Amino acid sequence: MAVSDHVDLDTFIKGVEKRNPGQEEFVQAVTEVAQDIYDFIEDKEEYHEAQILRRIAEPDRVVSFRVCWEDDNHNIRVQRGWRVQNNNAIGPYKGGIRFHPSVTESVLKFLAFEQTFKNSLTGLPMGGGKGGANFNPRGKSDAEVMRFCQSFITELYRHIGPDTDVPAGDIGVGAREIGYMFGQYKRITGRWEGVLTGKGMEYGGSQMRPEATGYGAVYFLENMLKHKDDSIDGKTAVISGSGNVATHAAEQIVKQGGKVLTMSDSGGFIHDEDGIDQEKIDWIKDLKNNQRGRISEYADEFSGASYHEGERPWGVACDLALPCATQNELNGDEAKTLVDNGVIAVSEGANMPTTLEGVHIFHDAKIMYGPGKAANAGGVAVSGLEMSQNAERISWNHERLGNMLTELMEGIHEKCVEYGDDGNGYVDYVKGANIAGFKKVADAMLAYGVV
Ligand code: NDP
Ligand code: 2IT
Repeated sequence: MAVSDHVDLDTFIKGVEKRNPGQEEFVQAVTEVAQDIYDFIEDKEEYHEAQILRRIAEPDRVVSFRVCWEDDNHNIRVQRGWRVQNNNAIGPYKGGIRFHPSVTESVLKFLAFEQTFKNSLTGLPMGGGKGGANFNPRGKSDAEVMRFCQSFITELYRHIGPDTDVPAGDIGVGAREIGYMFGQYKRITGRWEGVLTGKGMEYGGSQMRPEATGYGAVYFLENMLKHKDDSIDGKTAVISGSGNVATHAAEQIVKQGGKVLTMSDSGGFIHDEDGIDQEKIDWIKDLKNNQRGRISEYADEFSGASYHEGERPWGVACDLALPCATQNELNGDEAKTLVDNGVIAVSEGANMPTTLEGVHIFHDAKIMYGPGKAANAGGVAVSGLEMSQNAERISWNHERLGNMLTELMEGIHEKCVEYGDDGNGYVDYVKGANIAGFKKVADAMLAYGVV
């Protein structure tokens, strides 16, 4: 084999920028990973020779398609849909579907890239993918959402399957949307098979899947704290978002004796000094079911709470911070404010919620910082269990799945420590997650040769 011509890190990143013009989120995600991988493979010629990182940073394929649907006023609407199949070295492509007006190819490429490392970290046989559309389910009737989902799957069905690519939910895609998509897949193919995860409990869903991401993010936080002989009990937490991940993260913080001070949506955040307890969390879940209410309504319902229009919650002093809404929702200034206010740990329920500048600030301050690809992996891990259950035509109960989730999150934490411990008492969880996630995928790719 020819001796490879190594490019240095800067040249590599410039190449990524050049090949992906205007795709800022994708370049950001690759940049964050590349630094750590370069350090790791410095003395490992086989990874350089086989151009492994270069190959992982180029999706296997990006499918883009038109989605036409008719709204309730009989207007014909046209949206764009995508599925990014990033890498299937260690298992079928796996990752959620996002319906949100901010969805672009760049956003889905960054998510599919991150998913490749995340899924590897779970230890389960899943490759990385992500899909979605620039469709906004908010304010749409059930019938409109159904027609959109059916049209979306009418194109996507030919690219997915239980052994090729298994989508799930993400922003704007919950049980309702998964039901419509699964029904349409079954109708077109005539097959009942585990092609989507996050399904309803009546038709093959996994008992623990709705809670898994939020609970998992708190279990990861619990593990980080335990590593320093500390716990969540008695601590205050600031959470962003008020959807699936945020509400379940809040629920688990409360179960472990913490006090949740904030929740948010794209309109602003609410601050409740009395703490957002289980009853209030249930009220938020009901409010947000199928994209209906706005978080501002919380302040009308519960006296003592205030609503902060157009603001994010990071200025509220806390011990723990859990960004659970969307990418780049916590910037360098906000990270600094959190650190100045004494935050001790950050666990990301969302994918890439912290900007690169914010990540550097957390690292420099040496706080515990669990990046999304490790901290929110509980969701896809339980999706992996749902795939197993569907393939075997069996069903596991809530308790058993809960124990498996706890163990999976412990395992992910251990892998991060193995590769991220700097030997001086600080664990760089980003580095740990990047290297552990990379190694398994890279070794599988080496085994396959050039394919
Ligand atoms: P939901 O649709 O249930 O909730 C999303 C929440 O984030 C809503 O409160 C929404 O507010 C808010 N949000 C969305 N976009 C923006 C924006 N541009 N600015 C501010 N707030 C915004 O989604 P999930 O809870 O499922 O997903 C949240 C995050 O968790 C995402 O980053 C997702 O990728 C990640 N994730 C999800 C997993 C899952 O299993 N669902 C698994 C792993 C990660 P509004 O209603 O105003 O839009
Ligand atoms: O970002 C994610 O990990 C998800 N949206 C969940 C993916 C999945 O396949 O369950």
